[in-house]
Amino acid sequence: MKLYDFEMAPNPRRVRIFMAEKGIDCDRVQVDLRAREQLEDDYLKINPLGTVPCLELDDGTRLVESVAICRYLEETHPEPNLMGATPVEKAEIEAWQRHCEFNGFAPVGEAYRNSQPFFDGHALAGTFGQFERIPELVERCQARVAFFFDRLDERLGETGYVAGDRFTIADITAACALDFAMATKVYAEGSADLANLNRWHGAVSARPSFRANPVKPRD
Ligand SMILES: N[C@@H](CCC(=O)N[C@@H](CS)C(=O)NCC(=O)O)C(=O)O
Repeated sequence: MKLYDFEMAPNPRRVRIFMAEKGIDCDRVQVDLRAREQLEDDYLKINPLGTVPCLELDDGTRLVESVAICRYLEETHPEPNLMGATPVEKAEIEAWQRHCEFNGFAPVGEAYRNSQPFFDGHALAGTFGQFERIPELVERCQARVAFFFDRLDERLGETGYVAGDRFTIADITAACALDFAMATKVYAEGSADLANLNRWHGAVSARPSFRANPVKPRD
């Protein structure tokens, strides 16, 4: 297996952490998003969407979309379970994962991309991304991010982890969103006053999978 990756990017980081939790190792190829390598012909032949991550299997099959890649790895490496063991638990974990992705992770990315001149004419990711930035969106995205973490703090006052009493893919998505938000200063205030979020973030960040895949600082 081979993972097309970029160490600074938050989506491939989610997959690397998921793999580390399961003890899966594979070759990694860095696609430099700062140099726009994801939009060059060589990479578009690999992933026409022009995004990372992309997981290439030994038979040549290529999987895209972070959560779809995780689903494949969960099926091929069931332990430790990160996506649910029973029908109800699978549905609950997926719901929390999607909530964290849509209401946390996505607005962090939107706030960042719409604020940076580097993303002029490429405000969204990959080959669907050739749109202009909307700087006016940044403020609303930042407000959404702060609201998301406030609500997550309340949730984490009731449960040990995002989807319940154990670590799952939902924690990976939420913690990667928080790390990315702080690294990009989208969430400049950080989580200082949110005791439950802090407790959870400290515990999750101390896991070997997170320590082996630290968030990369921005220039
Ligand atoms: N929904 C996709 C999103 C992938 C994505 O947006 N990846 C970013 C890096 S975090 C990317 O490839 N960006 C390319 C670009 O900016 O053109 C997934 O989860 O895999």
